[in-house]
Amino acid sequence: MTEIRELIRFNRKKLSNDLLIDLYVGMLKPRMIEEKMLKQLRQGKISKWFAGIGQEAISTGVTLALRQDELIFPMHRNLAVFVNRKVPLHRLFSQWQGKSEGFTKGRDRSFHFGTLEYSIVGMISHLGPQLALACGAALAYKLRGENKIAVAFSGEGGTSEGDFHEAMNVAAVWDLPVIFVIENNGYGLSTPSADQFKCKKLSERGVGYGMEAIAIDGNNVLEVYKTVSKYARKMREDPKPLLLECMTFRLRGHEEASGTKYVPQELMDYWKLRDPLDLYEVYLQEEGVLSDEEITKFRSDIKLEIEKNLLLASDDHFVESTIALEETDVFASFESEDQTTSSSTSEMRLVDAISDGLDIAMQRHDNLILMGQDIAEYGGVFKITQGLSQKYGTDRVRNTPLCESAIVGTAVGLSLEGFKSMVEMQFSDFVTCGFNQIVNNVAKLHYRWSQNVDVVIRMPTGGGVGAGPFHSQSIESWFMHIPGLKIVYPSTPEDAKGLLLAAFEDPNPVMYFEHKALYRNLSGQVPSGYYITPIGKARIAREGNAATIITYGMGVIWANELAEKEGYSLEILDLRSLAPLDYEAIDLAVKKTNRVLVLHEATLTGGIGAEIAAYINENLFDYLDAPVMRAASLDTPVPFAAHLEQQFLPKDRIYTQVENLINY
Ligand SMILES: Cc1ncc(C[n+]2csc(CCOP(=O)(O)OP(=O)(O)O)c2C)c(N)n1
Repeated sequence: MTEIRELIRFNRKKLSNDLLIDLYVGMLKPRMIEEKMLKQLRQGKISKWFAGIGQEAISTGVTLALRQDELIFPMHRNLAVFVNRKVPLHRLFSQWQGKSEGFTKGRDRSFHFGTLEYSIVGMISHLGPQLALACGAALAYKLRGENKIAVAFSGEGGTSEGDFHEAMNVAAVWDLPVIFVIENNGYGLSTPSADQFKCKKLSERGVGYGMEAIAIDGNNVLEVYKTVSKYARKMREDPKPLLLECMTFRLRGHEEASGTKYVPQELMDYWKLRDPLDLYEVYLQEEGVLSDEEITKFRSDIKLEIEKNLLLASDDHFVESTIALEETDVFASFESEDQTTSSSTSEMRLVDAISDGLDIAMQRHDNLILMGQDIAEYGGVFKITQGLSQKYGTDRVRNTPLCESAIVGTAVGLSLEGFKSMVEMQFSDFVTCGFNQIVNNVAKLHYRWSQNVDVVIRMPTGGGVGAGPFHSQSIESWFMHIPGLKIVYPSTPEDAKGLLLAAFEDPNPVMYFEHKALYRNLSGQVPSGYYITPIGKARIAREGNAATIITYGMGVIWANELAEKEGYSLEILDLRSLAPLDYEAIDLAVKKTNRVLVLHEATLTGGIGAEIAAYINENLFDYLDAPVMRAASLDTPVPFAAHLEQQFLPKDRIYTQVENLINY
């Protein structure tokens, strides 16, 4: 047995026999489930399997060291997290077979789901983005003074993603109680660690982030359990993150079909000897904690439990759905109340209307957190949040490090814990750095496992201010292509405030575009106090009979100017919301004037104009007296020099286009 002692150094210290057994069963059960799943895979009953065999000590040790209500963010090899949180096995089996008792109504696979009932939030395929969600959950714990921690898992391959660095940094800067567990299993798919990172140990990176970091033997369940217990106790009292690298090995292929040919045999042989379950079993026998009979009994009980639950899953039916249900489930249901506006109004610039809306939302929702670069004392680069941090404190109005992805992820984590949040992008152009989180996490969460994302993303947008290709873009159509996002784009101060307040009422994610060239150049009467402008409802900005301009944002200003100057009887439909689109209003507009120009500041190709033109063509062709026309910016990046930008924008071209449309 000396050989075994050399391989893994178990030391129970004062741990009770019951706990030692729990840790044993905590590893044995997922191991036996996986062995069964490998058979099911061969029988074609499940589609894919990412084995965690040989890594169970990490998930088991971590999960049993936490409290049941502390959120865990597992990855694809962490079945033991689910098993030790006592997620019913038949529901897991149904999930893997895409059946109705699973967690995703057949909409997502394997471990790609969360269940707040068991305080688990599963991964998305992109791996890294999940880490920042743990920051959000931990921030929620900290803001509520809850003495809890969150745990997020990553493979060593995932640590090369930018999202890993962003999440570490946010957790360190904000002193968030998160344990980042790296399961260093030697290979990311076929890529060995030597091709993945240059440092000797990933835990060395902790110094750079300014956080405590250690590396432990991930095959030693007692070491994992004791380490996590010790740090969790400390972190609950004194919130700070920990980077915990657990050294382990992947004993099977990345997923079953891909094999392990690229792994040197001696390495595989060595780690097979270090099997965390086999060696622990021997240790418990040596310690007199576990007898042969008990082992046999545990195994036969678990076998029975698996068989019983498999039967339940096989009796379960495949998900029945309809197109309508699938479409409805993209969003959490929400009826916005059409509130009467206050009778008193005052003249406000666009910028002031947005600030006023934020202030009112902060009073109305004491669970609303504002986050963004320089938004606290400095008031944001456009001064929209000026004064709010003094009024509501820096816990609720938070300056963030420069990391859009992690902050959007943090917002999702806050939402999981019942907070509302707003993320201010300094310029809409920078939303590209948070794109992955928005389109893959934010937009898809509700459809995947019925969890709403209560986040508003505000973006100063648009050109005309000589700011060049990276501070001027109109990017709203990118998001229109992503089911699961609501998009609003006001063109008046009144709507700016009303749509913002509506966005905060709505439990779904709302992308809020605000044209920065209008901030201080556009004023109008704004009702005082709280009111909402319902999302998804267009407005007629000007009545006319000769033709309709369907537009939004700056387009409304240009169209009005044109109508004033040229004296045409133009109807102007201000969409206000781009998702959902107000098709009813579009129908009415087309039927009224029979001639339509769709106008937007964004570039032409693949734009919103194309979408609306296609809709009209398909549904309202008989009402048209002229082809639907589009006016948009040139298909080039936004140029810097004023005369080039003027040429880029559609503003000057619409005069001829409208003339052609009316005379067609
Ligand atoms: C952003 C992204 N790029 C590539 C992949 C494909 N992929 C899935 S898992 C994986 C390897 C992950 O390695 P690691 O993080 O070490 O975890 P392990 O699978 O070893 O547990 C790769 C490349 C992906 N899922 N997401």
